[in-house]
Amino acid sequence: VGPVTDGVVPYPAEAAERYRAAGYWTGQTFPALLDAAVADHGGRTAVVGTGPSGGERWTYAELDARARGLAAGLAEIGVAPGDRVVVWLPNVPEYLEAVFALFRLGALPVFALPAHRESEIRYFAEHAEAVAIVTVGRHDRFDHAAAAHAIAAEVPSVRHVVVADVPGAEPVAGWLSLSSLRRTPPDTLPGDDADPSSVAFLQLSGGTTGLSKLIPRTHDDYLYSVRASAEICGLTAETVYLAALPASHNFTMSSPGLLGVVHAGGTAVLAPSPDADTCFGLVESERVTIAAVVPPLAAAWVQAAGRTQRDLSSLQVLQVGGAKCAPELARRIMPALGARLQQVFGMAEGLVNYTRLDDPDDVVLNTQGRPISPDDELRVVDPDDPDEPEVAPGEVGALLTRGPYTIRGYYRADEHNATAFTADGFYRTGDLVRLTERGDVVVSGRVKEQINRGGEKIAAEEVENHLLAHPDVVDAAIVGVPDDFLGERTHAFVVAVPDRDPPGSAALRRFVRERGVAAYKVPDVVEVVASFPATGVGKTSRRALRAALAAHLREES
Ligand code: J2J
Repeated sequence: VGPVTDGVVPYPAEAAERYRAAGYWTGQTFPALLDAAVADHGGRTAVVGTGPSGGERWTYAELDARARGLAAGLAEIGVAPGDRVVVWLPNVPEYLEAVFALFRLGALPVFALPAHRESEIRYFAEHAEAVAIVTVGRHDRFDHAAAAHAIAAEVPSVRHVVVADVPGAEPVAGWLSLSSLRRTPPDTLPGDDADPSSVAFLQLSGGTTGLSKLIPRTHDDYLYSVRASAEICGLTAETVYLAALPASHNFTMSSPGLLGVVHAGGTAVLAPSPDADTCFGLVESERVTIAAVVPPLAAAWVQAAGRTQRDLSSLQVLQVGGAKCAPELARRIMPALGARLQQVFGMAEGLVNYTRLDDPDDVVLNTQGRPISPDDELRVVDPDDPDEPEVAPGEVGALLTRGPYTIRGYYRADEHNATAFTADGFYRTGDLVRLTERGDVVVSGRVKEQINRGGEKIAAEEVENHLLAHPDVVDAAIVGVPDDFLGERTHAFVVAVPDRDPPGSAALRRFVRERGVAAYKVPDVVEVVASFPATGVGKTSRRALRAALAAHLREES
């Protein structure tokens, strides 16, 4: 085992050279990122966690000692450089311990969301041939450890389930607990001399066709985006960042997120829940300076701010991203929360845009900002023309991008890569955008077959496949419906087997849930119809069908 190269599309040598020469790729690795934080800020608080038993607070030196100790224990049970390990953890300090332990080992975290369930975790484990799953016990009324053990029994590569014994989770006989793996670390660990151009971890895509794709990110490319983001967002050692969204989300991790905080030597506060009560309490008690949320959460926080007794005066910046922040919501954020709004339009594949903290209000309220890097290349093209000519300046088109931290291909996905990327290496984001005269991006829609449910991405095809597994279902199509709170919710149309009692909507929703999928993917509404409109044949007909059904819904409402 060694660096993961199989199934990875490397940056062309010429581009890599250019990105190094420009000073973007510095050769820094994840272990080196933590080394620097320990050297410069060892005694400062790195991470604050909360749980039923109270607060947990680790300095950078403590975080590093734990990560090294765990790395040694993981090595002892056979986790080796290049191995993949699914990290399926909620927002607990052990999240950072586990992730940095894997980096110290040269093993690759595969970042699952706590909301994921058996079907997603099994697929990640299989596709990445993971050797272990790191998770918790009972959390959010779901026994993660039991599910992980069931997956380990089915997926041959998975040899271990490591359970973080966080407060509230009761150890069960047979668990390999994370704390039992903490060892006295050796002076050096295999990840300490990792190749900075190698893949450091696998992030998840929102997915468009079937299941989420895995995204291979290198030390060089990702840490460039992290350092540059930290600078754009003004992070310092005084920063107190509130992780309200799941730690594994690319936004929370890197824009500038938890890793930006480590780079700056600030403090990361891990919120156990994103609700306003919990988060406002943490803002007050920890003097939080910056937080990152999706638009529906921003709306909920704005509402709650009107009646809170909490002191929110420390909050300087509220980052909103993951889905479009409506200008009406944007306008209410600054007055309600007393914090500067920063819009963030990013993607786990790479490209991240920010409104800058000193941008005029008009730009902050009405655009999704501009790219991190002068070498982010953005092309706005006609999505209906196979030659993809650029549209006239200021016109709406499909966004293609290439740059120093945008991947050139998904992991082990040759067939999908052939359509997801252009021949010259641009990623087809699937987003419809226009560029303002200043070069700010305004997101106006999408061409991809994905629903954005309040920042949570749902591939229509994945959910359709779950519905199609029902014995009484012959066809299924999922569409997004405008929703005041979520931006979009999901509406499933189902054609049932004829001459039988059709399954009810509640039964079909339960059926999807019981197949073990994240709750946000369970259709909000299921409607059984006699037949689908005819829209032609072939793959494009799915797109046409979903469009026709969405249009039908709009007419009805
Ligand atoms: C409209 N659509 C947006 C925005 C993302 C920072 C912030 C977000 C993500 C993320 C991220 C949007 N307005 N402000 O990784 O580092 C939609 C687009 C985009 C897709 C990517 C980060 N911000 N989107 O959301 O990989 O459709 O990353 O292509 O989850 O979310 O989703 P994801």
